[in-house]
Amino acid sequence: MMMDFAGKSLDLSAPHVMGIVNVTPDSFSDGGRFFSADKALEQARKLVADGATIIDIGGESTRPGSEPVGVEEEIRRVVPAIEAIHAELDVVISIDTMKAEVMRAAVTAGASLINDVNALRGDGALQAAAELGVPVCLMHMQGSPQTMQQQPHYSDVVSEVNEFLSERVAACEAAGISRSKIILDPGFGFGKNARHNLRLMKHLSVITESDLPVLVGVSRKSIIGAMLNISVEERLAGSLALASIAIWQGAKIIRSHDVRETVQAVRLCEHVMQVNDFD
Ligand code: PT1
Repeated sequence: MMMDFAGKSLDLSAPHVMGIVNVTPDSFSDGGRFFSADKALEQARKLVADGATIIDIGGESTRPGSEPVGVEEEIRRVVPAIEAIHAELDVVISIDTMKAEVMRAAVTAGASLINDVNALRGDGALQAAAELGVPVCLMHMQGSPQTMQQQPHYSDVVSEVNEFLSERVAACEAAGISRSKIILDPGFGFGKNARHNLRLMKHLSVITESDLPVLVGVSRKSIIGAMLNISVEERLAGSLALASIAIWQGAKIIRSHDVRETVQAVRLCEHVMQVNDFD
């Protein structure tokens, strides 16, 4: 199952690892070390050498309680980084944004995937994505990054996330975005308590059973910290365990800070899933 990213094609019948490059001063686990375009390029080089086939660039943190960033500031952060990476590396560049204007500036600079944690519900976002013609990742979030962890509530988190994503796919199709350009993401940590996240992970196959590719982002998140009582720097093993459970249930893209290790975990999962039972 190939997906076309502005001329670059990825085979999403096999799993991929998306490496994270944050160009924010307040990113929760990198501490904003990759703020300049140079630093972003340096980080992207490493992630690609480690096996990332997609680089996700974000200029506005969406972690719980983070503050919003103005559109000009967000463009000022991401565009130079995208241009630098696009000029040097043969990799799909993803823009992690909720804003239509940032989507336009980023795709013009060389991004070919729109990763919107708000699932294109923002002003003009659906239309911008349709006009830009690149694939989109639609993520489920209850509330906004500022408030989402205050009182998350579901009667059935798995079916509610699944229904939300189906509704956003329908909105995309109505706006002229074809299903062949849509990736789904249940949004781990976005308006979900520990039990919500665990239930979603246990039943991820409900989401992967829609025929669209599923992206999962659990890298270093507080779901791991809450279960194991460990700080952000200690969460690699937990991240790999959750990534493996996701791949086993059919997830096709793992968003990660630790690409080298995540590629190893994903490859092992593939070997187990593909072994011939009879020779
Ligand atoms: C994600 C994701 C993302 N996560 C996609 N994009 C973040 N498609 C940014 C915590 O609980 O999962 N999918 N872009 C980072 N957001 C968070 C959320 C970081 C929760 C940390 C937590 O610690």
